[in-house]
Amino acid sequence: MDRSRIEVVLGDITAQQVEAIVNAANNALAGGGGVDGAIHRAAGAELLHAACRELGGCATGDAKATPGFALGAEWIIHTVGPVWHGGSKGEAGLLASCYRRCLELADDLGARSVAFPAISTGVYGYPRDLAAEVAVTTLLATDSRVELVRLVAFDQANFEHMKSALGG
Ligand code: AR6
Repeated sequence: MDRSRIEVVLGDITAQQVEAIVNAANNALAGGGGVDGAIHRAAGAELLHAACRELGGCATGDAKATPGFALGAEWIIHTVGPVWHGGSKGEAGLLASCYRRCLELADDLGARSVAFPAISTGVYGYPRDLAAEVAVTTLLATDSRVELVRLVAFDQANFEHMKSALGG
């Protein structure tokens, strides 16, 4: 996709007015802390847990969708990033696959605006500068009908990494 369709903001992903927000989930889609916890609270934990249970888990690098329930977003796209093991365990390929699969799913759902958190850069330990590079490189290399990709940084340092990966 074209660079002009990608923007970087500082904020809370649950507050974004977009059609789909991406969740940094785990293989069991069982909920957790970080972005996952915030999204469950904002969507309504009970309904979202029940919807996730029906999906039967999600492989690392893959993505699955649920409704957004009480969120402003119509959809939540749950993706599972890799745990960082030093970089030689295919982490970059798996992280790239998360961004690609989320865009594919957004196309399937007809979502034209998608907000991404910095997948894998919290509990999963992916170095933030490297993760931002993978995110931007993959988005630029992927064709999609999504018109707006918003990369949402939760803190200033990640905001700078994402801005610099995007070249601005
Ligand atoms: N909005 C935007 N970004 C956020 C928010 C928020 N409300 N809260 C945290 N971040 P993490 P992971 C940033 O740990 O590394 C969960 O328990 C945070 O600063 O949420 O992929 C899951 O269930 C960081 O940069 O996700 C899994 O078990 C980024 O979001 C596991 O954590 C990702 O941090 C997934 O770990």
